[in-house]
Amino acid sequence: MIPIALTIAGSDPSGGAGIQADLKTFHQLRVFGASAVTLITVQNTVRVSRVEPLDAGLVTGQIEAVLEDLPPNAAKTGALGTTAIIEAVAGISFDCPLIVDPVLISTQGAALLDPSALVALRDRLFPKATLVTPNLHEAAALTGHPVETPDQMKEAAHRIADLGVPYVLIKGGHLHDDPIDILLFKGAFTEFPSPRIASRHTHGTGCTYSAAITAFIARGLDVPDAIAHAKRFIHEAIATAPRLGKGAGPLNYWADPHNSV
Ligand code: PXL
Repeated sequence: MIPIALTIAGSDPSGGAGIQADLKTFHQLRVFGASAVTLITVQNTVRVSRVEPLDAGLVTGQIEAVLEDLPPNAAKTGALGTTAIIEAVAGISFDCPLIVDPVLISTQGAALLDPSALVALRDRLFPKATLVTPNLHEAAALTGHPVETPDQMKEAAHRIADLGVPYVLIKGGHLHDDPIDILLFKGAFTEFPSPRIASRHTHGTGCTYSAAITAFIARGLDVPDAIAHAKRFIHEAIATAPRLGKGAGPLNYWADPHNSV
């Protein structure tokens, strides 16, 4: 049977982030993609001009429709918008690994989560997650401490794990030196280094990375292997970005998942 993955995330009409990025990633990685939309953005590669969260009951309805008919092998959350939507998602029992990408702002800096909803994200949704994937900025916002160095990434990972999260992946794409992602599981760290690629075409990188991890988990890989494979895919997708749009353009969703760094 073909594996199924569900994304619960916002819509990006320019196709480079949010559910559109997630579905393209699932498809390229040979996983059937289902989606529940949480919010609609008006944006392109240059600007985000509007963010409209949907009614929380509508989000629950979409998720339940998928769960009862196409039970996913893995699910992920992206932009959730409001406390009401977070609580709706946290109230659902997922019979599969849940990957929570704690999206706070868009690539262009627009808020994709109401700042007052950070507490609900941390206290209601994180305990239901198998894996949480903050970048440096998100890790700092979630822990209330600066996260700018590998040592601070490790401290932040412990703080987030203490909220009841089995696997915590802090993404170091914004580190000053070479990017390194750090995974904490059962008190032990695994490091995932990669060379930096100079490119402005990084729209939706976070969404695509967490979607790729979700796809590989849906295919039955364990979390560290899923991260290693997803990292190869995302590296290739950035390196071969199609150079679309006038701003931060999208990645290459036809990237070969087997091409290694
Ligand atoms: O990459 C974060 C993200 C998530 N969800 C939506 C987005 C973005 C970034 O632009 O637009 C809908």
